[in-house]
Amino acid sequence: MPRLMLTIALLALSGVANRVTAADPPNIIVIMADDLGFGDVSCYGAQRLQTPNIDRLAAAGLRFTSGYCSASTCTPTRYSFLTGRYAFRDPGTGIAAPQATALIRPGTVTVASLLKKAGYRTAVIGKWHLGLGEDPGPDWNGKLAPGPLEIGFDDCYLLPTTNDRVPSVYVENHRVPNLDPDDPLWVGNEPPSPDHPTGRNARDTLRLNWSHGHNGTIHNGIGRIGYFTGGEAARWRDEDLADAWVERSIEWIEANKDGPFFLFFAAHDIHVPRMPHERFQGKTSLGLRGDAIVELDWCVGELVRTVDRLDLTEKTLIVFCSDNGPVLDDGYQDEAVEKLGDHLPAGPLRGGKYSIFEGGTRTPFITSWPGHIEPGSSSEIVCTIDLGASFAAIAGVELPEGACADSFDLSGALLGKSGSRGRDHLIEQDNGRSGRLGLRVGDWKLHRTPVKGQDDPRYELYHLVTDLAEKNDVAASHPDRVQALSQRLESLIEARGSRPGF
Ligand code: NG6
Ligand code: CA
Repeated sequence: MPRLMLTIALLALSGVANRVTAADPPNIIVIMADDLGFGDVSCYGAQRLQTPNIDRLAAAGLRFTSGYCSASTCTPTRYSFLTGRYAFRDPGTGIAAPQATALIRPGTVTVASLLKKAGYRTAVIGKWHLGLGEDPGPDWNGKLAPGPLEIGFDDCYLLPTTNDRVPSVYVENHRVPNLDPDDPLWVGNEPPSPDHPTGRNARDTLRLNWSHGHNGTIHNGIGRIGYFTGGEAARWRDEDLADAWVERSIEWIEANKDGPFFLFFAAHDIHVPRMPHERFQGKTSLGLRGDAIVELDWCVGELVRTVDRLDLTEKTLIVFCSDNGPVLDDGYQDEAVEKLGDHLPAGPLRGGKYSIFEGGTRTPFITSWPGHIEPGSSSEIVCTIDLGASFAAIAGVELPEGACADSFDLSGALLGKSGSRGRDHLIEQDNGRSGRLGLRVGDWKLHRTPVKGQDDPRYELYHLVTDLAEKNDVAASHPDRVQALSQRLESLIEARGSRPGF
C-alpha cells in the first residue's frame, strides 16, 4: 500500500473518523445556564414544572445523559470551557471575587479566538465571572481591559461578576455603559462608611432576606457580596437581566445573520438571588427557583425563535448546558427548600453545586442542528471542556501547539454521528481549592479526597451503572481497580495535558 494511502487508512482508524468538518461551518450558539441541575428541566424528568422550549430543543436534537461541565462551580467551568484546560491545573481559578482581575490572560487560545480565526464573528452576552482588568483591580470608571475582547470575543455585553456580587451594573465592551462621571462607581471589600446601609445594619429593609453571606451593600432591596456606591444610572434591576440578555442577543444575531457567528449566551438564571421578571413570578409551585427556570426556558425559546425567523435553523448549531449542578439555599431565604416538594433538582444523581458527586457536574446537555443532527439521545460522555477542540474541528481550524490541553475533539459524538464515541475518561472537580477530584472512566467513578495531615488521599469507588446515586462505596472490595484508577488520576494531574496527541 503506498505510504499516503496507508496514512489515510491509519488516520481513519485512529479516531480522526470521529472528526466532523463542515463544508459550510455552522453558526454556533452555546447557551450556558447557571446552577441548573440534571433534573431541573422537564425533558430530563422534572414533573413539577415545564420547560417547553428546552424540551423542543432536545426533541429536535441530541439529549445527552452523560453530559458534563468540568467543575461544580461557575468560574472553573467557564475557565475550562473557554480555554479547554482543566481549571485545577491553574491555581486561582476558583469562584472569582468581585474585584478579581482577568483570569484568562490576553493571547490565550480560547473557543472564541479559534472561531474568530475561522472567520466567525464572536460575542459573549450575560454572566462573565472570569475577572476583568489588571492588578490591583478592575478600573470600573475607566477602561475595563483585559477582558473578553482580549481573548477572542469581538463584542460583549456582560454581568461582570455574578448577580449576587457587586457592582450591580452592566459592562459593554470595555466600559460600564451610562455611567455618570459625577456619580463614579466605588467598589470595595469593606463598607465605605459606618452608616453605609448593608444587609446587616439595615436587614429589616430587605425584600429578599439572606441566610448566609450576602449581607454587604443593598441594591434593589437585596444584600450583595461586597460593597459598592455610585453608578446609580448604570445599575440594573435583577428582574430585567434576562430581558437584557435576550434583547442584546437578538440584535446581535440580526446584525450578524450572514454569519458565521459564535454567541456565548451566558444566562444568569437560575443563580441567586433568584428574582425573575415579574411576569414569571408565581408561575411555578416551586417558588422563585422554579420561576427562574421558567424564565431561563423563555430565553432559550427566544433565541431559537430568532434563529428560525432569520431562516438560520439549518445553519446553526445550538448547545445547551449548565455551569454546575443545583443548589437550593445558596445564601438567600427564597423558599427554594420550603417549596421543593418532591422535585429532584439533580434527578437521580447525588450531590450538586460544590460537590464531586455526579450531581455537581452532570447536567442537562443538548446539541441541536436541524438537518445535521439526527434527533435522539446519547449516553456518550461529553463535557463543556470539549467544545473548544470540537468546534475547531467543525469550523476547520487546527489547534495551535500547546492549546486546549484537555479539550477532546468530540465533534462526531456531539453531532451524533454513528460510531463516534465520547470520552473514555473525565476528571470532575469542585471549586478547585480542596484538591478533591472525581475520575470517571467508563462505568466507574473514583473519588479522591485529600486528608489533612496525611500524605495519601482517601479514595471512594462507585459503579455508576448499578449505583448511579453513588451510595455504595466499593473501594474496599476492589483494591486493584482503586489502585489502577488512582494511578491514572495522578498521572493525568501530573501531565501537561490530556488531549490525545497533546
Ligand atoms: C459562594 C456564595 C454563593 C455563590 C457562589 C458562587 C456565599 C455564602 N456563597 O461563595 O451564593 O455566589 O459563591 O456561585 O456568599 S457560582 O455559581 O458563581 O460559582
Ligand atoms: Ca454557577
